[in-house]
Amino acid sequence: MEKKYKRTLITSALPYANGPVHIGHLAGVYVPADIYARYLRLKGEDVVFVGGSDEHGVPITIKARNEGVTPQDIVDRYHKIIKDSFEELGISFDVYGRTTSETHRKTASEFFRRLYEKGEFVEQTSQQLYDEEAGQFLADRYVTGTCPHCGFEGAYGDQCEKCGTSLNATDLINPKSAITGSVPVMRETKHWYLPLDKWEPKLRQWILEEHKEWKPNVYGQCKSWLDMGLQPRAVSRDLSWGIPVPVEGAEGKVLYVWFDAPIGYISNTIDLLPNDWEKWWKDPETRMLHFIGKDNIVFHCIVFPAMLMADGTYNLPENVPANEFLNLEDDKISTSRNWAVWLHEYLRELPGKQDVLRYVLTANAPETKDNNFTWKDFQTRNNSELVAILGNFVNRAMVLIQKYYDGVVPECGELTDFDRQMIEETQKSVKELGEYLDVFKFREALKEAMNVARIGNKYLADSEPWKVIKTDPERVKTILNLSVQLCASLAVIFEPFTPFMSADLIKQLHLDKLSWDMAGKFDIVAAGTKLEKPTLLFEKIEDSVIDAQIEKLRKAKEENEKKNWKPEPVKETVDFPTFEKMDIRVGKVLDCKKVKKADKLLEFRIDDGMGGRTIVSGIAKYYAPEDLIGKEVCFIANFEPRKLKGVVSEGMILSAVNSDGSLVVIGPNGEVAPGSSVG
Ligand code: B3M
Ligand code: ZN
Repeated sequence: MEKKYKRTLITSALPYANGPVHIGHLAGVYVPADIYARYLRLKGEDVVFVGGSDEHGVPITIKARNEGVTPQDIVDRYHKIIKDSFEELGISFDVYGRTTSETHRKTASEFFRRLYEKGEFVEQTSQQLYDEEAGQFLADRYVTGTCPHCGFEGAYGDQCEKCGTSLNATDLINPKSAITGSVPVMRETKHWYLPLDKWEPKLRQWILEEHKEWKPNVYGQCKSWLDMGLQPRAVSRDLSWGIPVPVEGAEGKVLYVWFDAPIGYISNTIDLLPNDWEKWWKDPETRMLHFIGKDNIVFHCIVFPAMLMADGTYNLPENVPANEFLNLEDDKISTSRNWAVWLHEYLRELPGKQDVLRYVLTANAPETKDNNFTWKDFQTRNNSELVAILGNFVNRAMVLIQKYYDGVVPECGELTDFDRQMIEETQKSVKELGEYLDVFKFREALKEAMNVARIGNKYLADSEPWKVIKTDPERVKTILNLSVQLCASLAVIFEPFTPFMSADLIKQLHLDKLSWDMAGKFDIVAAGTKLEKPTLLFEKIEDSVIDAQIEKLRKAKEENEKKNWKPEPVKETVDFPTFEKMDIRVGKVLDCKKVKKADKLLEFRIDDGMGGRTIVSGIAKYYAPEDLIGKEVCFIANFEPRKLKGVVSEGMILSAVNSDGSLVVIGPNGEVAPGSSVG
């Protein structure tokens, strides 16, 4: 593709510093961004890769309030956890900043002031939700209520997580304060609004006409936002945590987090290049790319560009290759339900497996639609792709060179057609790989990279150097020389995806510097080079490792269900005569056994003080029959007898549904004569 830019600024969404990052963030944003940054650097391009923590916003203050600490304590804790875990995963930011930095406060304030002085804001007084008990206005996550679009009762003041609609707090039906639970009142307050409607024609032209090449999921979402018509959007809030609105008469008001956060990309660039940052944000020969998740599309394609247009001196993003969402074991990843694989825990529990995670998250990346991560797939891809294809080829080539030439790379002799065919196939695959990367198709690119390793395995299997060595040792020198050149190509093309493996392989091959144009060349490793003793690039992952992770998730789900369990609502009122119709008795279990061909049913023989009776109950999966013999149970004695799987059941044994969904049989607290009435 023709290059019409001198340098590339890559930004990746600034994660909220109110918790660690998980595999959904990585697959959606940070691994693709890092792959692309590494790829451009390998091509020798001028790149700045900007990341950082987003440290304002209501979720942070709610977490601080819940923990009885300050918002700064929260962001200090998680900024460090996030920054360190990104580093350990090899996310190669040139800068990883934070929006509580002094640079950011200054940059965001100046950005606001410039728009304010240009008259780009609309000042508006309006009625907003106010919690009299807490003594504060309720914005964003400080208020919950029913979504006017889909009826979801847990919608927030800024967004409905169920249908994704962006909301104003005053849109909510039956709003409730998330601070005190009280019903808010309306109170007058003044805010500054960015008139997005004013920028609609320019945004429409810029996106829908000039960027038809954007990913369909991004282009489509922008088109629907534009077709709905853009409304003015408040860029300030009545909150204490955030960047104070830098104008007179704005006491107690801060910049809306989605106004200040994208400016964090600018301030983090200033931190990195205090004297040279404008070249990256204002020089038209710079290309800017935003890597984000789909829930951030409106902010990066509509709101932030409108801010940049209103300023008038900044570049607009050239592309916003947003990904969709990653699910975990077929369920939505959820911080509140602790249904996630947290990066910092992964790094601790599976040490040295950074490349495996990067590889699997890229192979399953939700590039065009939501996708799924399972631990079984993680194990399979490691064992049958990284170990069995990539690791296997490299190890066989290196071991044979050790075995036949004591690790010294042999001269390459005359090429045969078979050799030339392998070289051609490799070069074709490398070319396609690069073309996929150029258009952010990282899954396809990764498949091509693994295909090069497949070509190597096939080349060795078909040329059988271990046999030919007996008859034509010169031929084997060519085969193994070409194989080690292929290993060098693999070190190059896998560097963006699995940088740790690539660094290991570079060391084994004694290569010092990699560049993209080395890939597909067969004169990279000089004959005579003494190779290091080969070590395995990847180790098999055993079932026990996977089972432990699956068990960990199961426990998290169980704990969460227990924590969030609420009793069923009480049924409608009944009068005493209705209750008296129910004849509840105590009985002693004389015998208990499974009902044939019915895995849920147990057949009880009960001493009911009246000659005994049989009752069938659907609690087989909660009890071993023998454990119930001798117990006293409560049962309803005056149900119509009914046949269940051929057994006549005369009544119903009472049991309680526990918070974890299990069943517990109900009996008296103390010895009671069989047949005694329960009232
Ligand atoms: N803090 C992250 C999110 O919405 C949000 C991104 C800001 S990028 C400027 O998950
Ligand atoms: Zn909704």
